[in-house]
Amino acid sequence: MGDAGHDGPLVGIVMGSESDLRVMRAAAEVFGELGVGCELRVSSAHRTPERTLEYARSAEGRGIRVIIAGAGMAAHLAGSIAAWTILPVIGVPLSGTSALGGVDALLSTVQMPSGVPVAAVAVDGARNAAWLAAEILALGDPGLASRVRAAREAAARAVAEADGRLPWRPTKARAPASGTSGSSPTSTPGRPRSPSASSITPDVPTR
Ligand code: AIR
Repeated sequence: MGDAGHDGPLVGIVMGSESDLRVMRAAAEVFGELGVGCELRVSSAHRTPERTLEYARSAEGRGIRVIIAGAGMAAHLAGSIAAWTILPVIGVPLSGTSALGGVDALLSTVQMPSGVPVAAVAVDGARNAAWLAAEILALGDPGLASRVRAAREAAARAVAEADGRLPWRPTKARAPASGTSGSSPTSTPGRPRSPSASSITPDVPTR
């Protein structure tokens, strides 16, 4: 539970079609990891405009603090919701089956007029939408703030561990074979050469 005295979901995850669930469920998974209550809903800005309006207008009164809206193609869901509420709205442009690969949804989501913002994340960026929502909620929830910080630290450790697991390490450049000038036609004088494939050897046994 985040807000004191509020047991209901703090985040509304809305999507334009059930077909969007494949991507949008990742947002709910992040909230599960962080212990943040959320609800998942389907509502279309175009097919069910009144349902969308009703959702947006009632969200704040039901205790929702941030809305994540994901849609593909002519994706007006996030913008339509933002028009009816001053809750922060995070838009997730979806690639779905669009012939334009999500660029259509990206532009529809991100190009909001001044005064009615939508915080758009990357195409199919449902997880980042959830992290951003968690960071907004963490402003008023120190427990959640520590969980978000701990997750960042764990992600940083995972990068360091992945780096340590790599079995390849660069070795010194080999001396040029006799009879050659000593510099390759593509090398730039004064710049260290990056290791070529032939100068990299596995480092498995010592790790
Ligand atoms: N959509 C639904 N109503 C308005 C829009 N823009 C989007 C959905 C989905 C795409 O259209 O968000 O990404 C295709 O929907 P469907 O239901 O045909 O799979």
